[in-house]
Amino acid sequence: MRATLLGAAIALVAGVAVAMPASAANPIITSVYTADPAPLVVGNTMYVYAGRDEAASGQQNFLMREWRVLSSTDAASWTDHGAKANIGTFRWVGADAWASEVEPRNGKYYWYTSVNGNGPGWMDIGVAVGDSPLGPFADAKGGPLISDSTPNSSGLNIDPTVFTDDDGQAYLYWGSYWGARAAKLKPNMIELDGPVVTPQGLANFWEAPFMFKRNGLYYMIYAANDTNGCVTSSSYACQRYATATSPMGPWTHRGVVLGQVSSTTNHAGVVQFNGQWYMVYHNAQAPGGGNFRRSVAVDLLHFNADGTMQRVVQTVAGPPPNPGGSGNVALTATASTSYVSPWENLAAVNNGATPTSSADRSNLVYGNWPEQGTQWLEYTWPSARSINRTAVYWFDDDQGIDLPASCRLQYWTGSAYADLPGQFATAANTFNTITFPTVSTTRLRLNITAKTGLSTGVLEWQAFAA
Ligand code: FUB
Repeated sequence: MRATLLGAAIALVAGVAVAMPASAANPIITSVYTADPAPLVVGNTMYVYAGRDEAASGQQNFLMREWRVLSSTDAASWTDHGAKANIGTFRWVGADAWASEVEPRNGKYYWYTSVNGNGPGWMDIGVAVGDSPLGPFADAKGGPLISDSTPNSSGLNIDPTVFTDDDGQAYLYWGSYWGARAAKLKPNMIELDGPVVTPQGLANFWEAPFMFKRNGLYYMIYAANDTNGCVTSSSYACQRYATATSPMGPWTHRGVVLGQVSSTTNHAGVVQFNGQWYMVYHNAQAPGGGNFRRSVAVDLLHFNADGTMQRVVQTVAGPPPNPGGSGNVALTATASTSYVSPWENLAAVNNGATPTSSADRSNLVYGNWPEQGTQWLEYTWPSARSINRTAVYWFDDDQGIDLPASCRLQYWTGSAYADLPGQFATAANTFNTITFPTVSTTRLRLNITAKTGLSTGVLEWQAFAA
């Protein structure tokens, strides 16, 4: 088994490392090699948990002994907190600190890890626990959660992903060598709650599952290595994804969300942070990098209106800074409207996008065609926000939706809507900003009046805390 995985990686080690400028934003850290990233948002911080590749230059296998934590408050600049767990965290473990993921519950943080547990077989899944996203972490169980002795376990028990649903039920997925597995976890997060099952529908699954939920739909991204639209050689891997209406599946395969990367292995995670979706993955792009000297990168992930994911564009620049909650309170508002076209999406208005033009359809779009006259868009917050500035990027599809004739801004006084001074500009291809004396309100409303015979649309509507 081991020879198969390593052989695949070895076959293409030569020549794939491409040195990138040290100032590049991707990879997000170049002082050490990092791999198998798993993102987690806590408060205003995105954490990335990653293994460390310690293989010497030219070494043809993994040397991995610790897991590090990186963090960011804008998804663009990163802090390396160093190793927060290592193979010594688990007394029963001898080597191979492979892919891991952290899941919070009841104020604790459970770190699920792939490890060589010195028992029968090769890899196991362990779990450590800490009181904060940065630990300190200690073994939560004193032995493997999953091993080769676990009935119906995977051919290679690595790459855990844990997802907790809205009802509090947690699910563990894992596996490699085309053997995806799933089980429920008990509320203590360190014991299985029922049998290990083989999930259905994860087409071409190879390894590295990562599960999340968006708009009531469950998503599983995972590494595949087929040459049928995934990779040019099965030594490499892409990220395919599937969706399901139930956390245990069955899953429906949806396509490729991340193409081949420059390392043979491909391991990724998805997270929403300050209203924007991100994919965190690894490649071999750091100076001196390679298949066993990998590095973590972050790029934007965009959803289509029907919930499918667009293929991630791998960039050197990385995503633009997104300080989110430090300014744009729209990201935490609930949006409502007098009308949205069924094929467009109200979520577009506060998903944190930065449009490139008024015709930009690369992110979600709000439009109210064929409605005419005055339509409203509103933000609601559960408690009052102090706001003194707002900005709108208008949508113009050069068909039924055009820039508006005018737009009036109102806020909720607690008993009625009141006008805020000034009229919005209606310029294309830019944020139209309006400032006003600070109001403390739970609702902000745009009354958008269309040009005769036309409808209106919005790509992004921001509101800033005073
Ligand atoms: O980093 C070691 C292994 O390589 C991971 O567990 C797999 O997902 C692959 O990335």
